[in-house]
Amino acid sequence: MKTVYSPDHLLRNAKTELFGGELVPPFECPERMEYVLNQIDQESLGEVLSPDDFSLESIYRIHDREFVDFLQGCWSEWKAEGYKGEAIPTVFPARGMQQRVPNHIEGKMGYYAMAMETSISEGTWPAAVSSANVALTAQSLIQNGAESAFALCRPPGHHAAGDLYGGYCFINNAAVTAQAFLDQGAQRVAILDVDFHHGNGTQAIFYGRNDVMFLSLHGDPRHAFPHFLGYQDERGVDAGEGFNHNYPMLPNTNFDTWGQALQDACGKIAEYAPDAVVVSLGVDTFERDPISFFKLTSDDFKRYGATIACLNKPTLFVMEGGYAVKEIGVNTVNVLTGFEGK
Ligand code: Q9C
Ligand code: ZN
Repeated sequence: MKTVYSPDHLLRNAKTELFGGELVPPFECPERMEYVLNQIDQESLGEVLSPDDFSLESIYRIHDREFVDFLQGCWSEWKAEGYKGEAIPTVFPARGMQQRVPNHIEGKMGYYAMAMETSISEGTWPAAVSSANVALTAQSLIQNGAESAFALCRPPGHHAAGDLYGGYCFINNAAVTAQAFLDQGAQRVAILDVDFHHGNGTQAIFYGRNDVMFLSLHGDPRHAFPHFLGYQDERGVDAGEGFNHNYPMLPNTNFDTWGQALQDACGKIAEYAPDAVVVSLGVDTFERDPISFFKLTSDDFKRYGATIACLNKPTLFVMEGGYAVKEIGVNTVNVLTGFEGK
């Protein structure tokens, strides 16, 4: 399987994450990519290609132009205020308040944020664009006949909605590629989100549509981020009704339970008969992930890669989360080699 990767992810090098009332070094750190690349090399997964440049039009298919403008200008507007730290929102359009975009950067931050842990700093925007280009290049490999491809994206994307950033995400890479498949002739695409966290952004983007089926296995939102989406009874709306499937699971869920949820999800995908499958591949389901609570072992990743292969569909893997940095390479590549039957 070919991998697409760009060192431009290094431009995303925020120094702070708001965690437990402290500003700590971000869990979503640049070193994550080194461990995945090393393991790709170690296991001879296949060639690692650089991304092509795509225009922002593919991003505008998913994200509002005003939101993209905000991300693009955020850091310079924040700096222009004379603030000393990284850009973090402090005020939100909460219940009962106006949902209008303010002019001041402080207000815009709160309008477009779905969470506060994700500091914005210099280089965040070009890194996010590069991550989308990585995803789109991997998508084009499949469009041109490859059976599978791996987009080694950083920053991740699945928490980003049409006009929301947060949860370490800015552009929803998986959604952008699903839309690209449709725009290039696919009738139906399934997005299977196996990251520990619910893919709230992806769900929101496709919630009213039946040309993209979204299925997510994740920590129960009563106990896990993003807390405000990902319940089982969220099944889609209007034309999208019945095309959204959530599998929230409790703390300490192991592979017996998780694997059953995956089997159920794969049954629904098979029935849907998509032209392509996009896998939002987070490996924060790992037993020693520092911010998550599932109990998958490194071997389990290999086993579930094989399950996904049974769908026998063109499959695009898009990197999302995974914060047990030293093990992220083994766990990620185990999914991909498991998929390839190695
Ligand atoms: N106490 C992704 O995996 N904070 N994003 C969690 C836990 C945010 C995860 C706090 C986690 C975001 C792509
Ligand atoms: Zn995650």
